[in-house]
Amino acid sequence: MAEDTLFDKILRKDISADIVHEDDDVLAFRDINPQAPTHVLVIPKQKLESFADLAEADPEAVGRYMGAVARVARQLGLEERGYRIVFNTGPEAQQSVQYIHAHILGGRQLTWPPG
Ligand code: DGP
Repeated sequence: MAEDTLFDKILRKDISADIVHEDDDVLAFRDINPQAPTHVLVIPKQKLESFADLAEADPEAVGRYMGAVARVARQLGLEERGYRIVFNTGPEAQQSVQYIHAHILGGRQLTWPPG
């Protein structure tokens, strides 16, 4: 059975978070350890453990998730200057919470390649 992660607890409101958006499909909240002036995490309410699980997911649900990520970035005012979406996936990418989450990073000049 999937582990009960921090993000399951945030979704259930057992742990508080600075929520910036919630709808039927997703919850978006500020990262506790921001790596940019704006750093928000977006999780689907229908749990998947990692980006890799999207390979088998319902394409309609995947589309709703991706659309929601773009709308949250727009709502945060990042569209004009630009932003980065990151899905850390698995050990070498240092995924630390086993609940899929899109990082939205923006508000500063981002560098490439990432570390
Ligand atoms: P990742 O390394 O991709 O698994 O990112 C997990 C992120 O989750 C990391 O940037 C820090 C953030 N985080 C960890 N614990 C909490 C928490 O309790 N609340 C919030 N808001 N963010 C958290």
